[in-house]
Amino acid sequence: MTHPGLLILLFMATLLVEQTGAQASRLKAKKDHRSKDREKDGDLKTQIDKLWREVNSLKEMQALQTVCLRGTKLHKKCYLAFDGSKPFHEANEDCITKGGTLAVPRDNDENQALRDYGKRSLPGAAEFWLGINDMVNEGKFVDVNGATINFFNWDRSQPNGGKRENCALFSQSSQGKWVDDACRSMKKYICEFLIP
Ligand SMILES: [Ca+2]
Repeated sequence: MTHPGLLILLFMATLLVEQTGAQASRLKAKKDHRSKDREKDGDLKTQIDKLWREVNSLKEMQALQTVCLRGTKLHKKCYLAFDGSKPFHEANEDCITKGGTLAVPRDNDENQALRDYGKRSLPGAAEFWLGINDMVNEGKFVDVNGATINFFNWDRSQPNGGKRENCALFSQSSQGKWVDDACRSMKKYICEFLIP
């Protein structure tokens, strides 16, 4: 004959096994739910990132449009003059902060456009900074990114400042010719913004 205590023990064991099984499947369901939530969160994050990038690029385009409307628009770039005089580095930093660099006319047309715009936007300014310097290699003038320049418009017997003068100025008094000057000189400046 079976012992009643053993029966009770068997019954309890069965209950425990069933319960553990149910708990395990509940846990699994919870886990599935969580990983789905994580997936959803991931999707949402990707979408937000995408929207954020789109908003930023729209902002940049709008800023560029404003620059071009306020300044002057050429083929693939806009020039915009700013108030005040600064040393070369500070002037270029200011242009960079605004999304551009100091102006670098790349051919005769751009040089002429810069001359016309400079007369309108900086009336009375005899000269203003260009984004051109020979700080790294004396006599080898490059743009603010250190890239080679193919168009130069130096005035007669310029540049002539040697190691004392490493930054280029656009000279209105010399009809748009360029001269070198000490980079720490306080000059007006015009920034350029490339249009994508
Ligand atoms: Ca020099």
